[in-house]
Amino acid sequence: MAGGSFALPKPRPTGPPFFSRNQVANVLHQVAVLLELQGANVFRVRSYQNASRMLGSLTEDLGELVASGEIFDMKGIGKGLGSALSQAIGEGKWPDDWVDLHTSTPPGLIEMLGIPGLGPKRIKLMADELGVDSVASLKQAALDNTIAPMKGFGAKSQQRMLDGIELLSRFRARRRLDIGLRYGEAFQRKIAAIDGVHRATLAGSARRRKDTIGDLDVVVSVDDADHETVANAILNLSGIADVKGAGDSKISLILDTTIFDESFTVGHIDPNVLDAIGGDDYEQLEAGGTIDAQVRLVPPHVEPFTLAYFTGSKEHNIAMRQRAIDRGLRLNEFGLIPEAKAGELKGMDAAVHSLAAADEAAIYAHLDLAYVPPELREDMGEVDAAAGNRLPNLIQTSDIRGALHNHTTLSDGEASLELMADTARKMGWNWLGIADHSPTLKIANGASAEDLLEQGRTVASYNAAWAEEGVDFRLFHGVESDILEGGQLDHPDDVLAELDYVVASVHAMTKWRGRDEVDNTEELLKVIDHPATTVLGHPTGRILQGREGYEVDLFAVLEHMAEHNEEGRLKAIELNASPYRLDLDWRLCKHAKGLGVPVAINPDAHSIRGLSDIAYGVMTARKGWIEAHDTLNALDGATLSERMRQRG
Ligand code: DGT
Ligand code: CA
Ligand code: CA
Ligand code: ZN
Repeated sequence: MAGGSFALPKPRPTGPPFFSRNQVANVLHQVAVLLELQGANVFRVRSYQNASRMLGSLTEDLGELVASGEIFDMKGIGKGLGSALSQAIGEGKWPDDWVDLHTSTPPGLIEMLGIPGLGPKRIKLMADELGVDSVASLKQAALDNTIAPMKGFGAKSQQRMLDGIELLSRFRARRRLDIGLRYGEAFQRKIAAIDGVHRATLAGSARRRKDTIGDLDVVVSVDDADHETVANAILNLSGIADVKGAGDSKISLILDTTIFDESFTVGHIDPNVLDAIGGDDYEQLEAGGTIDAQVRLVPPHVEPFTLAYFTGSKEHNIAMRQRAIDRGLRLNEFGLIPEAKAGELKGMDAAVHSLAAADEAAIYAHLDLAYVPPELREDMGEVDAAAGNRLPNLIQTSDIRGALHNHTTLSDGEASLELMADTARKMGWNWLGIADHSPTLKIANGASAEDLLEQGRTVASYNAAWAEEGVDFRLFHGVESDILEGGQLDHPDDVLAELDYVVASVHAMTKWRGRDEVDNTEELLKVIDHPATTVLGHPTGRILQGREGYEVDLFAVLEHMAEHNEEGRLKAIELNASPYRLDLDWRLCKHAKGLGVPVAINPDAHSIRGLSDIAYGVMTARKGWIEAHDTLNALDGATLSERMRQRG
């Protein structure tokens, strides 16, 4: 069921308290919504909503309030709710009428609740008047134009529902890396903490750091003797909305946001980006979201093989299996088995004869390969490189000494210049670049030339003060210049010449998306030729799960940039590290590297928290074969300053 997040959570095995404050607040909210869907009395609905809100902001320990009976004295909690909560928290049993409410509501109506902007009241109305009982039948009704004529609805709201359905299906198909990792790491930690678990590892596309994740895969190493108790404990973890299947060694689940111990929020999102991923509805979409997860339980001596197999990718596995075959070996999730010994045997029976491997590196070694980092396992040449000891020495977060594209309150950032610099220093960085928006971008509060130059004087004074104090940290002063008509930059050339660097970015997405590849590419080549341009910002403008980028021939762009670099003029390509963008795509990073075009991993931070998005940029850079020396980020301030003077 798509609205899996509406299942009642199972009690944790080690209660009381059997449920967390968050779980109880969520369930109360669900009950209110279900009551409303069934057309219950508005006062009853409101009492559950109020209780949910109250518990959501509670600072006292809910378990203690129940144990002491104080729960009955809380504002908004009457006798009925008080005993219901006591039973749930104290005994691990949800009240019968809440359970009934969940089982008696048609799943199709719950599914419709996932559509952004659509609430229970209007779902009930449409169900009553049009017989709409699922997302599919709602979509049909909207396409048949039967919703618009209903009182209080109209053509606009009908269109919004269609948009919402589109958004929901896109959102359901895959999840962004940051969200997938948030679920995956929370789930992995909970499993690792279970008694008897030797190791729990996130595998699949999450471990390979793909920009979007289909489902989570977790490999758990456990002795046979503990297998059953561990499997049961996993099924009883909080955060499980539904169990799709629980076989001998494989468990398939749906996780929802109750897996997070703190309440789920998405934090600050650049309005530009927010607009592309569902606007104000986005937080609701995420908060009501789910993700599928598959868990495999295997004994410790098999675990490295299972982990390697389920880390994938499928294409990498196939290349590995072929290499094994060439050596008379059979490679699968159970082992690396000499064909001569395996014979007719299958699965675990054949695996008895497997070569031993204490870890994944041993498997690679058996096949005469260097260990391949998970990010590279995409069959993009990594097996050959591992055979010839030519694997890249991938960049690490600890290599990062600074980043160029960040915003302050001068444009649309949330933090001051001082605070951004302070945070970068605390992160151990050696320098920080500030590139606020240019005047044409009014929605991002683009700064005037006068204000920009004033900011430059402030930067210079800080740098002078740090130099005097012997602090090894500096600010670079740049701008994120909007790319204008005809491949022009925003700000006059004499203003641009005052700056340390220029990040040139496209923001007029509608126009650029409406044009063909040839025209777009031509304009970008012109911008790159501008002597002031140092970095090409978010090269395609894509928003993951939101909108496609504009059409552009990035191979031509990169080749053009390569020519400049060969002639000694610095032209770098941005890898925008915001998990909403990850633009340059990892596949093209390898190409940039091959051409010798420096990569600038840029958090595009609009707040101090935004600076930590650098982590997603590093993940993506690693996936794209990038080494420290391929980036501007790993340079020290003095060297970078030198490089940036090589413009033109
Ligand atoms: P996703 O979930 O779509 O983001 O991508 P993955 O890579 O996590 O794919 P998933 O979850 O279907 O399977 C996890 C890994 O299991 C996959 O990366 C490789 C392995 N695997 C799955 N099916 C096959 C298969 O048919 N052949 C081989 N060789 N490996 C497979
Ligand atoms: Ca997966
Ligand atoms: Ca899977
Ligand atoms: Zn920016």
